[in-house]
Amino acid sequence: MTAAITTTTGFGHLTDLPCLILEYAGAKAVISLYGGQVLSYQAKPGQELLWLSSAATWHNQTPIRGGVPICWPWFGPIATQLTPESLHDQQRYTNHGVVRNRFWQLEQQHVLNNSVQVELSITVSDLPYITGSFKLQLTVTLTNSLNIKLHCSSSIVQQAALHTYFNTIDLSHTTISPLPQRYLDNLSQQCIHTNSDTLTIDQEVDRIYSQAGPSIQLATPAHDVLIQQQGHDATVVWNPWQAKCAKLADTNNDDYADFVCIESARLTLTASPLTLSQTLINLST
Ligand code: TA6
Repeated sequence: MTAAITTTTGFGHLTDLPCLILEYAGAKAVISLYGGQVLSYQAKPGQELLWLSSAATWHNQTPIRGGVPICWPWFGPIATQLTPESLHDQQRYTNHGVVRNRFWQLEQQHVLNNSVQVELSITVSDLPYITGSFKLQLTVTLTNSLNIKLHCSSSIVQQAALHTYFNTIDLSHTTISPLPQRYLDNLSQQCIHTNSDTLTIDQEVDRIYSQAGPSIQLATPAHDVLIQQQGHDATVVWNPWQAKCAKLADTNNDDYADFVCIESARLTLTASPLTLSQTLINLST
């Protein structure tokens, strides 16, 4: 049984990107040190569960569009509670925090009989709302599933999300379930009630499900994935649809039909340590 961790420069069209490759029993994951971002997870050779934009770039401090971006220590625009001069500050600070476009360090790696695992970390000392240095750790474990765990032991106000881009192949034949029947619609800023726990995406979607359970299933024409989450207080589902996708600098016009983001998030603004994880389990044979 193959079990290995190797370093490489480049993944797909991102030819100069420093990456780690994890291999275990025919499964493979690729992690970029830039952003501490899982870019690819093939549960079996050729069966890619994640989506990465062919127009993604990492130069000029651009976050990589695809895989599993890490949002920390804020989600979306910086929260107004953290920055009293809100409008000005929201424009000044990048969406989804500060670790998507920085280099992470490889701290540890383990090739074991039953798993391969790497631990990355990044220390941030320039947060706009709190003085000090704060360490964020990312542990990625490949077995017959892929577990991605984010941890910060500091008791600071911190939001976080594992902003996973899933490969859908054909969004019109893709379902996500079970989801709570109540969600905050980020597009209208309204709380919406539905009578279904299954979502099929046929328009722009940007929803916060604050009562999402520990397991959600994504069913696509090519594969089914069980998404297990822990430490979350919300699950965010996002697809930009046609018009917004065409405006994004790092997607092709029709890419919106090929992915959906299902994000395990901690959004509550309380000062406490963080442990947030998402496990991807391939259910297809
Ligand atoms: O998670 C959903 C979301 O916050 C959307 O509102 C949308 O902006 C998306 O993330 C992507 O954000 P990004 O900064 O990566 O372009």
